[in-house]
Amino acid sequence: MSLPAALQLALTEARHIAVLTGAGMSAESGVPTFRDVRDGLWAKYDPMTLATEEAFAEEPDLVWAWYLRRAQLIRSVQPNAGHRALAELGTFKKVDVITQNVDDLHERAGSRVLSHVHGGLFDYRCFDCARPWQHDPEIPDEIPERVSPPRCRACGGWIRPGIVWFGEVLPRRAFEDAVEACSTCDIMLVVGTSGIVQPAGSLPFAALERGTPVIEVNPEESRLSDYVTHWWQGTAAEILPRVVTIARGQVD
Ligand code: BJW
Ligand code: ZN
Repeated sequence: MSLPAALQLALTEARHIAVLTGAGMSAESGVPTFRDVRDGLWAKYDPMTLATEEAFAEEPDLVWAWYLRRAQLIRSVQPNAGHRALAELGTFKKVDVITQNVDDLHERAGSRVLSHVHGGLFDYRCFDCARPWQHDPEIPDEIPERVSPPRCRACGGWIRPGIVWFGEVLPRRAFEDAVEACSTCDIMLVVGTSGIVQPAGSLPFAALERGTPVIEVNPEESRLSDYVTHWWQGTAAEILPRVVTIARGQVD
C-alpha cells in the first residue's frame, strides 16, 4: 500500500513535521509494547501494581527491580530502521519528535527529541526531594524479583526512575512544547501508539483541529485510526524509510 498522491505532495512540500511516537516505534528493536496481549510489558504485570507513586511507596524493591529489568533491556537493544529514518528526515526538514517512550533510542539514532512527554527511564531523581541522581545504577546480569533502590545523598529518600506514572502530571514544558509543535507543523506523523493514554493521545487533535494532515503508521487499528487523515498500515521500520523517500520528492 502507498500513500495517497495528495499526502505525498504534502509530505514533500512540508517544512515542519511533528512526529508523535509510542511503544510500537521501539517494538522492532526488541522492546515489547505495553498493551500487546501476548508479550506486552503488562501481559504479566498489572500496571496499577507497578506504574504508580503508590506502588513505589508501598513496594519500592519490587518496582525498582522491574525498572532495572527495563533499563537492562533498553541498554541491550539498538535503534531500528524507523528510528534511523526519522533521524535522516531531520537532516533536511524541521522535525519535532515527541515521544511517549521512556527509552533513548531516538537520541541514539541521531534525532533531536523535542519532548519526552512521559519522561526518561534514565533520568533518575529522589522520590522525596526530587533532586536529580546522576548515576548509572548497578545492574546485575540476573536481576532478582526485588532490589532495594539507591538512597538520595541529600535526604535519604529512595531513588526513582524519571518517568511519568499514572496519576502524575506530565512535565509541563515538555507537554506545552508538544502542543505548540502539533499546532504549528505542516504535517504530523503518529507512529506506534494505541492513543489510549491521555493527555498524549489527544496531541494529534491539536493538528487535526487546524486542518493539518495527520498520517498514522501502525500495523493495527488504534483509537486514532478513525480520526486521522490517513492510516498507513505497516510497521515503523517498514514505512518510515518510505516516508523519507517521499519527503525527498523521490518516487516511492
Ligand atoms: C507498532 C508496531 C510497529 C506495534 N510499528 N507500530 C480515564 C479513566 C482513568 C484514567 C484516566 C482517564 N483519562 C485519563 C486518565 C489518566 C491516565 C490515562 O490516560 N489512563 C488511560 C489508561 C485511560 N493518564 C495519566 O494518568 C497521565 N497523567 C495525567 O493525566 O495527569 C493528570 C491527572 C492527574 C491526576 C488524576 C487525573 C489526571 C499520566 C500518563 C502516564 C503514562 N505512563 C505510561 C507508563 C510509564 C511507566 C512505565 O514505562 O513503566 O507510559 S503508561 C504507558 O502507556 C507508557 C506509554 O508511554 C503509554 C502509551 O502507550 P503506547 O505508547 O501507546 O503503547 P501501547 O502498547 O498502548 O500501543 C502500542 C502501539 O504500537 C499499538 O497500537 C500497536 O499496534 C503498535 N505497534 N508494533 C508501529 N512495529
Ligand atoms: Zn532526596
